[in-house]
Amino acid sequence: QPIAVLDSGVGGLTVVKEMMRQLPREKVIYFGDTARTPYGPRPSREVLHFTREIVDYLLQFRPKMIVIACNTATAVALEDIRSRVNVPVIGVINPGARAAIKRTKTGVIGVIGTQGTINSGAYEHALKELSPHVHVISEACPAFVPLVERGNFRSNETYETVLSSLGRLRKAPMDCLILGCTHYPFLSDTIAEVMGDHVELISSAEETARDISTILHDQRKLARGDQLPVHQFFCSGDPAIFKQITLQWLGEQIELTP
Ligand code: DGN
Repeated sequence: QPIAVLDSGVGGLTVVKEMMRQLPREKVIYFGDTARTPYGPRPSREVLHFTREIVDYLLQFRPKMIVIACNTATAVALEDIRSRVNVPVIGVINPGARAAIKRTKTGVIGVIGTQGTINSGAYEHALKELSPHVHVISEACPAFVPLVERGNFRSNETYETVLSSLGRLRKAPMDCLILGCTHYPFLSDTIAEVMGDHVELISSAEETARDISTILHDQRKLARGDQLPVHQFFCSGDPAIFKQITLQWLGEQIELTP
């Protein structure tokens, strides 16, 4: 049985890459809603509706687990999807928050994400539930996802956009910055350069893959066998750019159904 992974576009591939590293035997069915990206500026009921639609589509593959590899969708749809399906549903916000709490020494944590994610306050809530005295500084960076969806990971335009978006956060005294959008690890070199060495970037991908592993292990559902799985990818928009970004990021040719 596969693990279904969804995102508004290519962002969830950052989680898939980590799943392939930690769980190489697990087959992934991925859906990137590239025709309707970005989700960040959309009203939450629309994001909820899109997420339900994608989950309904993915259920035909009888997944043993669903991973909402999009912070924006996790913030508004995680509980709803959990109540509608009878397989485990994993989001990316709690794993990211947990990773940051483990790493911070000063207790000052930055969070960047889409407007939807930042407005929802989901990270602040998750962080404070884990550690009530932590200080959280958040900023929405709506210009990042469109850059990533165009495959523009490193350029002058990327640098200038990151620099101007992070202007306020650069002056804040944090030691960890949560990349609260699964698209942002694509820009992590530039974000690291702009924030400086004293700020550790936290991606939820690693911690999310660890959660997946723990749940599959506890439920005795880890894939066995010697053969490596053939993953399947679907996207709702332009297949050429999706394929190119996937090849660049995962280092593998993929089977893509537009
Ligand atoms: N990858 C999505 C997230 O983590 O929030 C991006 C959302 C978007 O489409 N803007």
